Amino acid sequence: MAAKQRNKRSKQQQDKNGTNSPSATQTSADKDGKHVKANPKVLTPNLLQNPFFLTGVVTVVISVMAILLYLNMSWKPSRMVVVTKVHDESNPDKQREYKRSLDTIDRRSNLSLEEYRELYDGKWPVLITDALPTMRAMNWTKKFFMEKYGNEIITIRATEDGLAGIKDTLAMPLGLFLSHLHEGQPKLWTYLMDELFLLQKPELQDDLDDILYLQDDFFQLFPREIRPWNSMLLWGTKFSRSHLHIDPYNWTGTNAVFSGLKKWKLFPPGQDYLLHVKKGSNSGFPLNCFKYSSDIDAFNPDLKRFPRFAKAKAIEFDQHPGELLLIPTGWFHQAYNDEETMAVSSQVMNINNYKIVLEEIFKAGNLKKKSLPANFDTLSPESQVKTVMRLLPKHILEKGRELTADALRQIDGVRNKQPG
Ligand SMILES: O=C(O)CCC(=O)C(=O)O
Repeated sequence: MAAKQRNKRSKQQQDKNGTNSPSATQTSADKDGKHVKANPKVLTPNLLQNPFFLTGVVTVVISVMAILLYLNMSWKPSRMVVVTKVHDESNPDKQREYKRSLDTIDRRSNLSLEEYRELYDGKWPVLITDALPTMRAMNWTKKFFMEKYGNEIITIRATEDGLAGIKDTLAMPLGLFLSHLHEGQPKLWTYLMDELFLLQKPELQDDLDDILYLQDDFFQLFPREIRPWNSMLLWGTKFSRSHLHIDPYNWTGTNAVFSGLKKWKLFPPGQDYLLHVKKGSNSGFPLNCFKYSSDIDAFNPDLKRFPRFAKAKAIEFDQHPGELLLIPTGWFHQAYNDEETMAVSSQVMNINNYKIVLEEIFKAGNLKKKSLPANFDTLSPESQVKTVMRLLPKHILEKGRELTADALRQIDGVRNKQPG
């Protein structure tokens, strides 16, 4: 009886202590002559007191927290990924797909013409890093232009109230403009944007070599009087910027930076609604064409006035001296000069965008599509362009010629008014 009591007390003591070591269970089993089953109610408190168990739990918790912290730190808001399809040259029935991210621009060197045409031309922007560094234009300096062309008249845009403050184009001697080039302020800046200056200076055009990716330019098939002016000289003070726009005729744009630092925002097609694109304005370039532009300053957007812009997606990047940017047809773009920056922009019409450019020419009323021959679509791209040019009415050609002549006359007018 006393032994039974002792056993009972001992069992109560075990339960109270929650001891669950194999040896304690073994003792009880030996006494009763049968196996003692582990009681789950007893198991939990016992486990918590096991230092190995506790260390394990703490390790797992810390690991999970570390993983969550890492994931949280490396998580970025989802960026737009765009899939572009390109024809597979080796198999015409197939298309290859490329996933592109808006996180950054591709910087490429040693890019073959074939690869450029397949991956970028008319589809996706690219910065070419090895096309400009050997050009003589890389040596163009403020001093050189001051000394050689200081008295030449150039056209600029000037503002004392940011982009919204730009009213008209002004004409002035290049030397005067350059002597104030260092004076840019956030809202008060000037920007030389001259489409005719280089056109009249063959010796400067010689400093701009031909570029592989801009060969086969169908604009060369346009009669001279209506060929878009090529090689616009761009020279801006710090803070100066362009408008947010698509280029005339929706061509492929090029921008070669020779000094300074240009920042860009490039918007993939399909976002007109988010960009509050203005409707219905036209310009002559020198053929009549629609203008696609927005009043948003993408570098300082007024979201109260342009709320949808908050959702627009763009590639943002810097362009350094010696880098050439190729902007595909259909991409709204805006540039911002973060220092005094000199660049030359140009354009190209080729196999990958000629249909779009021709469509713009029809759209602006230069030629009615019904004037085209029935076999038009079966002609080669070059023959299609030549056919459109041949069919343009005489008065359209005359208007184009007048526009260029008029611009040159205005410059001469300013030149003649200059003292001395
Ligand atoms: O460099 C710039 O300011 C922008 C030029 C541009 O967008 C253009 O020439 O179409």
